[in-house]
Amino acid sequence: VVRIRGDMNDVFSKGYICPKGSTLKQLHEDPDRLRRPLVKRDGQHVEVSWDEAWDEVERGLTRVIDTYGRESIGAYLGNPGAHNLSAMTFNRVLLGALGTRQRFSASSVDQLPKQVSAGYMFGTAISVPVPDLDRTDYLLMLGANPYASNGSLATAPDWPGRLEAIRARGGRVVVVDPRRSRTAEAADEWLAIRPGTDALLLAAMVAAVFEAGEADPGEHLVGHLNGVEEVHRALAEFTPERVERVVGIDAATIRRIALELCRAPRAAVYGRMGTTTVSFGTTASWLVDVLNVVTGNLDIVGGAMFPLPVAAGPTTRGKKGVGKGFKIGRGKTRVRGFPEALGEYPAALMAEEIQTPGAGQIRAMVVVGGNPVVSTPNSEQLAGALDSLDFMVSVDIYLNETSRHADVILPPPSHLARSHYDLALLNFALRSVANYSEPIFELPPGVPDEWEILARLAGIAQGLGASVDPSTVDEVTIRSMIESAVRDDTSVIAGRNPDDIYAALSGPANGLLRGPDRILDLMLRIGPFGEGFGVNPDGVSVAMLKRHPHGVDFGALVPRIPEVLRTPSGKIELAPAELIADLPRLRTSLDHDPEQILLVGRRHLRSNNSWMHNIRVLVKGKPRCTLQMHPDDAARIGVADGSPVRVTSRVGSVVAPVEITADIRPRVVSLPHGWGHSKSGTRQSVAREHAGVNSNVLTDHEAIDPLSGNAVLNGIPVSLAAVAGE
Ligand SMILES: Nc1nc2c(c(=O)[nH]1)N[C@H]1C(S)=C(S)[C@@H](COP(=O)(O)OP(=O)(O)OC[C@H]3O[C@@H](n4cnc5c(=O)[nH]c(N)nc54)[C@H](O)[C@@H]3O)O[C@H]1N2
Ligand SMILES: Nc1nc2c(c(=O)[nH]1)N[C@H]1C(S)=C(S)[C@@H](COP(=O)(O)OP(=O)(O)OC[C@H]3O[C@@H](n4cnc5c(=O)[nH]c(N)nc54)[C@H](O)[C@@H]3O)O[C@H]1N2
Ligand SMILES: [Mo]
Repeated sequence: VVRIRGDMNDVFSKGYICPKGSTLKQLHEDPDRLRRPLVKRDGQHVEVSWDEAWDEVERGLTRVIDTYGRESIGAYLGNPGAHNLSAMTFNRVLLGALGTRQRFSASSVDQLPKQVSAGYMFGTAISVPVPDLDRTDYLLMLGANPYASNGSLATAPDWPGRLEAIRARGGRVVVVDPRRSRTAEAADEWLAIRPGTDALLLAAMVAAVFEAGEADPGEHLVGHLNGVEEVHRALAEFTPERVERVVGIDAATIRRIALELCRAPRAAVYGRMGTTTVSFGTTASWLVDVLNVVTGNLDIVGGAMFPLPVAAGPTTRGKKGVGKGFKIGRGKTRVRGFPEALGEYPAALMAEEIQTPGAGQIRAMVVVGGNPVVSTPNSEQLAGALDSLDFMVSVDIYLNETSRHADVILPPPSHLARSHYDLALLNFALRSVANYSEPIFELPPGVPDEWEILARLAGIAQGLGASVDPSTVDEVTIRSMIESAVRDDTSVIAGRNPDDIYAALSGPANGLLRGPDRILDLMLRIGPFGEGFGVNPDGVSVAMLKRHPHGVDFGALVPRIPEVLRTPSGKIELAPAELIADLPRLRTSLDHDPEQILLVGRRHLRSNNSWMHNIRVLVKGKPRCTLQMHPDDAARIGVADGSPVRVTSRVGSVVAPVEITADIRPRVVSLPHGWGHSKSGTRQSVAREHAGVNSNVLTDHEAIDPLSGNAVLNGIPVSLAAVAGE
């Protein structure tokens, strides 16, 4: 690899690239990146052949399954899987093969509340409206810092440039954040909210819109809405005057912003991490879209719109305009009876499921592309729990804080040696775009692709033995996907002969596609712009995308109500029973003590959660793992810039250097997550030199949004103390 740069001809990015993208060269070459499997022998990880590793996996997994049953296997799927075609297509297969309900993922430390609220309101967990950045005149953004993160659940290259364009065309950007982030700095207005109170702020804005008589969802939603009056009644008590003390934003400002949203020609409300990773995450996520509706901005150009992904997915499949709707709680956790959401349990409760004895106790863990010891609450508790397992396997590229607990580590190949299509994030894209890239490097003989690792794990879990051929699993998988597509009478291939479809996908004329590429080809061809197996010869397929290496743009978003809906009523449910029933809890939060010191997180442009700190260019410069603190708080506890401060929460305590700044609300402190690389037994030499501290030592596994199971990572009550003599 000589150099990596953006593709100026790319239909979506136009050459914009993130600094982490251009360091894929360094990641590819990182000597610490694992090339061969590791097995733990006498407490030390040693390199072994793939055959030895697979034998070890078979022994470990089957022993636990045979002794304690399948429910004793836990699985945790991490965030990189959402950006990884192998994981997007084969994680599901692995979970099915494991046959356990003990499933966890990074979703429950992230966006789960938004998916739950979207599910209730619009019918599927993928039906998430995104702000139509390129055409809006007014953006109200809560708890997001796209100058660092490049946005999230709203996929678009160069978010900062798109925000600047709003202002350049005379529009307005308002940012709600306890910190004056880079994004807040670049905006027209910064509202320094008290952490964890966005739901109250949004409720007050909705109440203010109704009170002013300006609630008007618009002509285009007439006949498509349930619950407008119910929402009005239920939220009326949350007046701006009533919430201002605890929210920390004055009532007049709350009213003004609410009415600006109504009066701007086109406006959108958008909330992310700061609104989801809090105890009212689902409530705030719901109210973002309620506000979009009552201000007349849902499903219109320049407002909050539903993406139209190119690959077939939940919002384009099945009967248009009506569906089964969305439910949680199809199972409960073993220990505290916490309800399931989206087929998984809260990551925050993984440790107690491992440590609490009894039938169904987790005895083995399968972790795929995750670092929960750094990324999920109460890290010390989880690390102890992982140590007590009978068996653990990690599919990971590094020996890090989590995989050091694994008996076997199976490393997938370099990111440059795989094909790519962003199946997950294009579900939330601001344009209907398709882009496929072929691997840069071929895999050396005997080195499995990531999907082959996942398929082989699945085969072993099914009892097919360590030598199971991944292609057997692949064949079963594609056959069953074809079967269900031809049986679906709304599909473009309804009633077709499955063998013909199989042959069209797999034959030499289609490049002998296998694995994730073949699954992707099926999803593209039966999607809304698909080739349809002959129905629409100019439509999209993997072959077509290979002829268009810069991607294909199917255009900006278009209004999708009512066709996008999958609720049983066929309407938008503005007042879901689950959310209305939880409002008394929101009311009690009005009594919170505004003097309590609260911890929030933050992201940096050159970090990526916990795992890219081993790349030197990404960690060089001033240490970033600092505790940001307002000068008033620093004066009160008597610390100078750079001196160590002890931060203590209910579950843990860390010492970090203080960074005194007026760009944060008094009585709020901020520590980034993803650091704390000083554990023994890891192999990340650069990260170790820039260890920092792990903020999730402080986050509390008991603090969970009850409506979704999402962990509370922002607004953690803490106490602060200067560290003498350090
Ligand atoms: N460079 C970089 N980019 C990333 C990532 C990364 O680690 N590094 N991670 C990726 C991932 S996995 C995700 S999910 C996205 C997340 O992307 P974003 O949602 O943009 O997340 P953050 O950058 O953490 O910004 C969250 C902001 O919320 C603020 N905040 C904290 N508490 C509250 C609160 O109670 N209310 C309000 N209103 N604000 C609050 C914080 O101060 C912070 O500025 O970023 C993705 N992009
Ligand atoms: N306090 C606090 N905690 C947070 C957050 C926060 O804002 N504040 N943010 C949360 C969010 S939004 C997220 S998404 C989670 C992330 O939580 P996780 O997904 O658990 O953690 P990551 O740090 O993303 O770790 C990813 C792991 O995948 C490995 N990896 C990288 N690439 C690949 C690959 O291609 N294949 C495989 N198999 N492995 C790979 C890395 O080595 C690393 O071990 O963290 C959450 N934790
Ligand atoms: Mo995330």
